[in-house]
Order: sequence, then C-alpha cells, then structure tokens
Amino acid sequence: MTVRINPESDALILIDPQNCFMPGGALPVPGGDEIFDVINPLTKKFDLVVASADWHPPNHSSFKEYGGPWPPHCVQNTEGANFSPKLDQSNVGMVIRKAYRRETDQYTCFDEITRLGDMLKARGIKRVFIGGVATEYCVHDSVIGALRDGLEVFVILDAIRGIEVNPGDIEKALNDMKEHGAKLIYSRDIEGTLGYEN
Ligand code: VGL
Ligand code: ZN
Repeated sequence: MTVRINPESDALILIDPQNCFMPGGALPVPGGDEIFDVINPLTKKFDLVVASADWHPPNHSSFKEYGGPWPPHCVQNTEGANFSPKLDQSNVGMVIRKAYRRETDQYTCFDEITRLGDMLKARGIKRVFIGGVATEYCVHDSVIGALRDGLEVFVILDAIRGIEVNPGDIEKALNDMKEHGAKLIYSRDIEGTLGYEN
C-alpha cells in the first residue's frame, strides 16, 4: 500500500515527544527515542505538523502520591516536559498542551477541551497521520478521538512506541485502533509529494 500526501488536507500529529517519555526519563517508553529517525524526515512532507504535550501541574491527580497510576512526569515548565532535543521542531507549526487540569487526566489531544478536530477540519484537514508515545495511552486515545471527530486516521507503526505495563497491552491497543477504523501503515508506505524530498 502506498499513501500519497496531500499537504492541503493531510496533517502529521506527533503525540507527546517529550523528555519524560524517553529512555532515562521519569516515565520512560522503551525505544521512545527511536521514533525520531522516522518522524523528523516525515515532518518535511506535511505543511501542517502538530505536536501534543502532556502538561501536568505538580500535584496532578494521575501522579502516585495523589492516588494515580504514574510517577510524576511532564510537570509544567520543567525540562522533562520539554520536547526531546532529538525532535526536529523546525516544521512543527502547532503545539497542543493537554492534561493541565489537576482533577482529570487527558490522554487524547482530540476532545472537547482542545477541540483539535474542529480546528483541523476548519483548515480543510481530512486525514491525520499519527506518531509518538505511548501506543496504549496517548496515541491510542488520540487516534480514537480523531476518528470520532470524523477524520481519517493513519497510525505510523514505526513512529510509535508503547510502555507495555502488562504483556499484550500494545497489541491490544493496535487491534482496538484498527477495529475503530484506523489504518495501520509504515512510514515507507508514505510517498513524497511535489515540492518535497522523499
Ligand atoms: C502518557 C501515561 C501518562 C502518554 C501520558 O503520553 O501516553 N502516558 N501520561
Ligand atoms: Zn501524563
């Protein structure tokens, strides 16, 4: 399968490519830093590249000491919340912060708080190509949210990594995205388009 990018109606969405999710970070995703060799060249093929950022207050309810499942991570205005230095940000045109309300977690960047789906559709975007971390949490929920917003969704399998808290979590998430209508592809399936280097 080959997919040809149409810069007018396609957008690249990068989920939480932040230091805390990289090896050595506060909530490391195994191989999380391997996505950038795939993602960086891809950013040059799209006119619109959106990156999301987990952006928690220091006392966020998803943190263990406040009753949640996670170690503290992506705390606002800390180095851990910054995008990885491995991400080429030169073509990232929009940043969507999420999960900044203390009481609720927000794995998706497509919901009634961000209204990213509406924003993209108002710009004529019809298809989104998604990479980032983590497969079973913010990638999964963002994919489901984008589909619900009526966008066509392509998940780039070599541009995502998962945590796999329990064995099988990643596979389950991939199956669920597929069942909801997402198309699972590899970056090599994406063709360059006029004016862009392949
Ligand atoms: C994420 C766990 C907690 C993610 C964010 O980006 O997938 N996972 N916060
Ligand atoms: Zn988080």
